Amino acid sequence: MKNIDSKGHVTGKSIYLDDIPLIQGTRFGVVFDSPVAHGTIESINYSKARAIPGVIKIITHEDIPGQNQIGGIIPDEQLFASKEVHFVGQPIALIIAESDQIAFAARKLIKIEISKNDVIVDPREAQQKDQLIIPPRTFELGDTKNSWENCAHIFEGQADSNGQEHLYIETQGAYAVPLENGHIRISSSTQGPTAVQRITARVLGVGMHKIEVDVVRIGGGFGGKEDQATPWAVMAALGVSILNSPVKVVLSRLDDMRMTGKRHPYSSDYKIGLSKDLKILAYETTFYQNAGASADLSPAVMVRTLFHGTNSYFIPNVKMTAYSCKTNLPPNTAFRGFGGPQGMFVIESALSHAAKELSISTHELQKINLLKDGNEFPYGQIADGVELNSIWRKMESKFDIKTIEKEINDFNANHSDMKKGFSLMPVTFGISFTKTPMNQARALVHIYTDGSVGVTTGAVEMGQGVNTKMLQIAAQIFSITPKRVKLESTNTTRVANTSPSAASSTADLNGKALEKACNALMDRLKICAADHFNVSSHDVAVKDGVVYTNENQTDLTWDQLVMMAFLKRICLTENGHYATPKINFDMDKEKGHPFAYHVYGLALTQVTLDCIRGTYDFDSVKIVHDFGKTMNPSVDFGQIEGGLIQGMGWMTMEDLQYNNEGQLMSNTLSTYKIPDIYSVPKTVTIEPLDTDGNDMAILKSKAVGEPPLMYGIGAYFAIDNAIKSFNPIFNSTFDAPFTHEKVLMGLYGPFDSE
Ligand code: LUZ
Ligand code: MOS
Repeated sequence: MKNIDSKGHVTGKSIYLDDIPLIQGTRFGVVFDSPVAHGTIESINYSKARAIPGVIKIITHEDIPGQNQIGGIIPDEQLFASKEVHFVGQPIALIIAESDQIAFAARKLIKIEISKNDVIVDPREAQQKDQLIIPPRTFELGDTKNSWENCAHIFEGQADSNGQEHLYIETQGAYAVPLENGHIRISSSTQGPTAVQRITARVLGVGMHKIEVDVVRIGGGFGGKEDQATPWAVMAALGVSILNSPVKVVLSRLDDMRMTGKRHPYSSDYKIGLSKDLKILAYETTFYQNAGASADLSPAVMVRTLFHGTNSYFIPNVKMTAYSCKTNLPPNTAFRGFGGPQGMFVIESALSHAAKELSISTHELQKINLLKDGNEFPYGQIADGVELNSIWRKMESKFDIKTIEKEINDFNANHSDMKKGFSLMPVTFGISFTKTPMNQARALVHIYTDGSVGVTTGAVEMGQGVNTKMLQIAAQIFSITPKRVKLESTNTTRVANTSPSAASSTADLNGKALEKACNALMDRLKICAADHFNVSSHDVAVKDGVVYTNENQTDLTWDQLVMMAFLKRICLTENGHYATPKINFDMDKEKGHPFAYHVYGLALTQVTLDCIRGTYDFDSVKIVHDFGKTMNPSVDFGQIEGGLIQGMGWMTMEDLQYNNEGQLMSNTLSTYKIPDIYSVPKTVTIEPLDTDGNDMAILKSKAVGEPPLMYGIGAYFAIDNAIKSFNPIFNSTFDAPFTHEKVLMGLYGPFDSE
């Protein structure tokens, strides 16, 4: 089935926040934010801004009726700064005007005086000064301390990966309208409608029942709208509660880039020990996460780094410690992979380092150490259904790694100013929210008396195709054409207490809830038909809109059956609830079974370097991926391609830069470059691995949202390998992204200054 949104997207008819028709009297909010990364507000003069015709109200912390507190995991974040400011871009006030142009003009006239404090932008400095968001956490398996003496080879080093701007096409925004009796309806570009509802209620000092949040779809999220869609929605609702007129707050691209948090930059130390026959015996690492100025989702992101710190390898002795370091950057947040990619980059760096010192190919080391069924992860879960070895074999048989290696060596021998390189990047990603209680979802299904169907779930459509998958599930169970099923907007009054659409789990959780609701309705209808035909309900089936008994077609249609049930006063509405079985995690022991299952895959990346300019082109990426039994190949292949390119962008060209004053330097699309059609690999080949699938996955179709992003890590090591064949004294720095400048330095360095 095609993505049900493809036509709407291509013709521009799909509805986003900015397409919602405005109610007369709508006001527009623009956020006034801190120009300083750390300091104390001495004075703010709003009088000139207020004097502009069309400015209606400037809302500050003093106007908040409830709590000035939007922190999710830890209550450490104000909606509007009251005294201290902790990052450039921190909201201080909302200017509400008759138009956003007026509000922008007014913003320029606000005078603020801030006495400056010391600014920290480096996570290691923050850790040294004891500036931590939460106490450190450590995952341990076996005994590293007593393992080093058994190692034939030990290597130590540092690996750093930078942050990443989400750059969803639709910027953050919300439109709030007053209903009667002080109720407010918010349309929000959010991945987490319930988070918006809960925090709005807290700030306004009202019950959650007074706040309705509705999401038709969002123009990309990538984690950036898991938590950070909330403040703008709260501000709009606050405006409504004060003015009793509709208020729309949409961030401009520049405001969005400045004010919102991004993927966490990490700086990490590793120590890896191998036996004589190249088995990894011991691995220790310390992760310094740059959390930014408040917790946001950083503690959860930090643990996922620990969960994925050993990626696809079995290591019997492991000790990994992570620090969430408080700095004066905007609070960093969820981003596709959620700390997993940062952890995987470090172990891949350690393996690349070891391989170079041992004069072997990294992929030999990788292959020897692949995880197998029965191995224990450092967090106590026992690996089962591991597909890594069959994936590796399929890669070898489909693409002949040896031949590729030989062709590259031949090319390099015959070219002095062009060099090729390749890498293999295995991925093992755990599916479930690591916080067990979040793994639940609900779905509401109505069958209307004409046989058509309305479905609401807690899933937010963000371009990933989840609505298409939900539609497939309902249409398949009822055996009716998808045209007769409508996917309703995600709305907190129809499906309440939702988890955000995140953690690659949206289709699994909401799909399973939907499956339960549809099956329950189907059971009721079958009993109704069984009564009518005087057979057992087990002998009733519905196929393509017609009722069958004992496999014989009857003259009763689906539509007639539905009407018959209605006339018998049978309920044609059902609410399904799903909670992932089996999963658990004990934070005191740091052990448990946190994931429903794992997704596995392998990417082979080939690159050609221009050794004069330091530029590069990716010739191809070949992927063998474990989809289980994909329920929608075109949607899932789209996720693989998009995730891969986004990961490659993070590893190569997306160069997030803050200066020492905490100012974002890469603050526009001319200074922050993301992959375009010219920088993607010339070919991307995706080979599905045929497996039985996993019962914990919806229709045995495994989660596909985040895992492919980590294939992009292969791009870093393909470049690194190509440089080695040009410059024999090149020192790998393991400092992503591998920008053209860094490639050039690598080709001709090391320089004295390094
Ligand atoms: N969000 C979250 C996530 O709250 N918990 C998670 O474990 C997670 N994992 C991936 C992406 N978002
Ligand atoms: Mo996400 S990083 O699954 O919101």
